[in-house]
Amino acid sequence: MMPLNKSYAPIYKLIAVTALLIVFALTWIQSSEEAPPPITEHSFEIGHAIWTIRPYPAKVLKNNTFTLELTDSAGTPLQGASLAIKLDMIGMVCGDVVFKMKEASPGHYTGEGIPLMAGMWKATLTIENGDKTYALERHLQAVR
Ligand SMILES: [Cu+2]
Repeated sequence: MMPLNKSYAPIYKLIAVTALLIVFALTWIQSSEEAPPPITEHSFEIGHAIWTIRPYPAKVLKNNTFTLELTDSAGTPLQGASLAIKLDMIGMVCGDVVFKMKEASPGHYTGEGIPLMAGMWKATLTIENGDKTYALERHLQAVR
């Protein structure tokens, strides 16, 4: 039994290495296909949002500018809302990043976010308008 196993060992190793390479290649293809765009558009209960991240992909441990252009259902800038963004890394517990946005001009909100690690992050935006709160989500890629 032992000599037979030993003689086949190189083939098993080759199969194992090939399988690993295929898994890596598929993961790489999938992650590059899924890379979310720098600008995303969202409709929500009371309006529309255009969400931009610059630079993109976002830079790890650097300030990245998040911009939200909010309009109501009539297309008028949605003013005076209170916005915050939470970043959390997908599939990891390396820590959430929460920051507030400022209204730079009517309906135009900006804030600075710092991803902690390279990879895919989920960003959750909360919009407080009057006594109602809305949440929007997007993914973003962060690189070194
Ligand atoms: Cu992480």
